[in-house]
Parts: sequence; structure tokens; C-alpha cells
Amino acid sequence: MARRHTCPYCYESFAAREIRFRCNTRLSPAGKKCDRRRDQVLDERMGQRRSHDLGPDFAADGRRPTALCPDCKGETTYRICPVCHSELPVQFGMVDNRLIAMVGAKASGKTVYMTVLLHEIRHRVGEAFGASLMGLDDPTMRRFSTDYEDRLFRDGQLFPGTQTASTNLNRVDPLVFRFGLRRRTLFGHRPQHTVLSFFDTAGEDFSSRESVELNTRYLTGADGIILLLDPLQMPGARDGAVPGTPLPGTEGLDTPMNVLSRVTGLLLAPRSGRSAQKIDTPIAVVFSKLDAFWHLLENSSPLHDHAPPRGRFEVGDSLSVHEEVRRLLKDWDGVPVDNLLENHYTRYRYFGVSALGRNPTPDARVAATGIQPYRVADPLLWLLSEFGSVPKAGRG
Ligand SMILES: Nc1nc2c(ncn2[C@@H]2O[C@H](COP(=O)(O)OP(=O)(O)OP(=O)(O)O)[C@@H](O)[C@H]2O)c(=O)[nH]1
Ligand SMILES: [Mg+2]
Ligand SMILES: [Zn+2]
Ligand SMILES: [Zn+2]
Repeated sequence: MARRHTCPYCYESFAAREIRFRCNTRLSPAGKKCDRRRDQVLDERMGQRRSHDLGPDFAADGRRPTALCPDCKGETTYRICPVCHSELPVQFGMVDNRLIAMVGAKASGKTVYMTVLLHEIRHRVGEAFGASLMGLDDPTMRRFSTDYEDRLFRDGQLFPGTQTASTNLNRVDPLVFRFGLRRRTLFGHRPQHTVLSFFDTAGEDFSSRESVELNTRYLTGADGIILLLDPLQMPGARDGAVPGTPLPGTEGLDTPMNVLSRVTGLLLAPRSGRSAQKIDTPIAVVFSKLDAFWHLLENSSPLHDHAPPRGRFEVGDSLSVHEEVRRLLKDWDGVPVDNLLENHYTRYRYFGVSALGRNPTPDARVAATGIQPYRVADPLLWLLSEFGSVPKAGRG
């Protein structure tokens, strides 16, 4: 069977030859020029923001980098997803394409985490790893910088709850980036690219039935999952939080155990008959807002430190964080979480992060001391090291 490719925007998969093309609407050598129009498919699948003023789409051999438009006979390099009609990244199918779904309960800190993570990769982590991160398309670049990065880092403002994906209007598209890494080889430095797609779900998407189908596709199509769990939503941990921590309301909130059970159910469902087998998608189980619990940790706890900035994924350091979080889970009545992961996943790893580095102010702003992230990049680096896109160092 031909290799399947998964679209980083809609997470549907298809064979390379099914990829369609879009005319670039330039004056062709034949002297013709196609009109720009609205794309109905894109409209329906991805919302109306992007569907205006586009060249007509057509079928051709999607395994090739270019095709001739049947109307104007001009050559185009725009390749689009056969399902949602989003423009595919240059070299799609030729470079690594890794889809990372991020899930978690309402108010668990997903939007803050994603924003800080991407910012860190562009700056500190980027430097250590010789890595770069670029928005793959205009909407991603615009949305990431204005809606997320500027809001948090420049204006110091937190986010309102993320829109649910089930309402087609204003729905949240994945943010798609190209992650580049200079890897040293026998022949010198060789650039290596990975396409990363982040889907920031709204917390309620995991408690309502309508959006389950969409989320199932995102989860089952993902190559790696970042599951963000909020200790402040665990009855056994909540009371230990540093005084002054804004606690998420408990009404209608899901405990981390419920969220994990639901996600696991979604991942197991399409594999009926094989459900005895474990899930092999690597899952990073990330506890957020750890700044609220630092005072409970020993001074020597690895959770106080940053990961070693050596340009590799340090396996030993990661395993000591893993064990430390597992210990904390015991105190937080989280043993069922641990058992569920052990029974259903072949590859899971615990992480503890703080995106903000301290509590926000009561009026939902970043503290005056600014954002001081701890260990936010570890989960992504672990996933990338599992994919072979980032080098590992040490035992493991
Ligand atoms: N102390 C502390 N609080 C945090 C941190 N990250 C997020 N928070 C708090 O958690 C709240 C919710 O964060 P969001 O990132 O908006 O949560 P979300 O998971 O995207 O929520 P929905 O979009 O509603 O699903 C923030 O407004 C902060 O009060 C952190 O690193 N430390
Ligand atoms: Mg959000
Ligand atoms: Zn044309
Ligand atoms: Zn698509």
C-alpha cells in the first residue's frame, strides 16, 4: 500500500498522488489568466477567512512538485490538500511531517503553554539546539504573533477561554510551523526540517459529544500527543497550592483522570478488535502551573531546575523528572492516572512545567516580574527525540 500522508490542517490522510493543485492565476505563457474566486471546500472545512481570492483547483499527479492548469495552461507549484483544500507546505511528503495534538481540560493552561513553548523555541531553546521555527502560512504567522505572542509577551495579558472547535464559525485552525535543525553529520551541517502542527483545543471539547468526532481525528491522526493536566484541578493537590493561586472553578470541570480516560477512549475506539493492544502514539503527560507547588518540593528536586541547555535531549534528566512527577502524583491521589497510562500506552513520559513561572495577577495579567518559563520545551523535545528529529544523549 502506498504511504499515506496526513494534512497538517485537517489531519485527514491520503496518498501522495491524490494531492491536488491550485492555479497561481498569473498570466500564462499561453496568454491566459485564470480568475480568482472563492473556494467552497476550504470555506466549509476551514471557515471563511481564507477562502477568498484563490485560483481554481484541479486534479493532477500529486506526486510531482508542479502541474499545468487545465484552463490557462500555466504551471503552478501550489499543492493543496485533497480533503480541505489548504495549501500544503513546500516539499510536503518529502520532509518529515509530524502532527502534535495538544489536549487538556478547560483552563488547564493550554493556550498559555503553547504560546510560551513556541516563543521559547524561537529564542532560548532555538539557540541551544541551533533550531529555528517559522510559521508555514500567513494565517499562522499572523495569528501566532498578534493573537498569542504579542498579547502575552508584549501586553502581558492572559487569554479568554479558547473557542470550541465544534462551532464552524471562527473555529480554531491548527497552527502549523516548520521546525528546522542543523544536524552535524559526517559531511558537515545538514539542515533537517520537521513540520509541526499544533491544535489548541478548547477544554469543553472533551466534555461535549458533538466535538468528539473532530477531536478523534486530531488525536488518532497525531504522531505525538501533549496532554496537559492541571494539578489545580486535582482534589488531592488543590489545597497544597501556594496561597494566592487563582483556583479554576470546580463546576463542570473535569478531573485530569476523567480527561485522560476520555482521550484514551477516543484513541482506542477506532481500533475495535485490537483494543487489547496498547496505544503506541507517544504521549507526553504534562503537569502545568507547577510554580504553585514549588514550595512543596525538596531543594534538590529536578523540577526546580531548567533542563540542561546542551542542544540534545538529555534522557537521564528527563527520567529523573518523570520519577519525581510520578512521586508527586502519589501525593495527589493520582495513582489511577499512573495505572491507566501504564496499562494502555507503550510510550508515555511525565513532565512538570510552569509556563508563566509564577501566579498571574488577580486581574488576569502576567506578574510584573514578567514571564519566566520552566521546562516548557521538554515535552516537545522528548517527542521530537522519539521521532528521531532531535538527537538524544545519555541512557534510555
Ligand atoms: N500559576 C500559573 N498559572 C497559570 C500558568 N499557565 C496558565 N495559568 C492560569 O491558567 C489560566 C488558564 O490558562 P489558558 O492557557 O487560557 O487555559 P486553556 O487550557 O487554554 O483554557 P481553555 O481555552 O478554556 O480550554 C490562566 O489564565 C492562568 O490564570 C502557569 O504557568 N502558572
Ligand atoms: Mg485556551
Ligand atoms: Zn489557471
Ligand atoms: Zn487538509
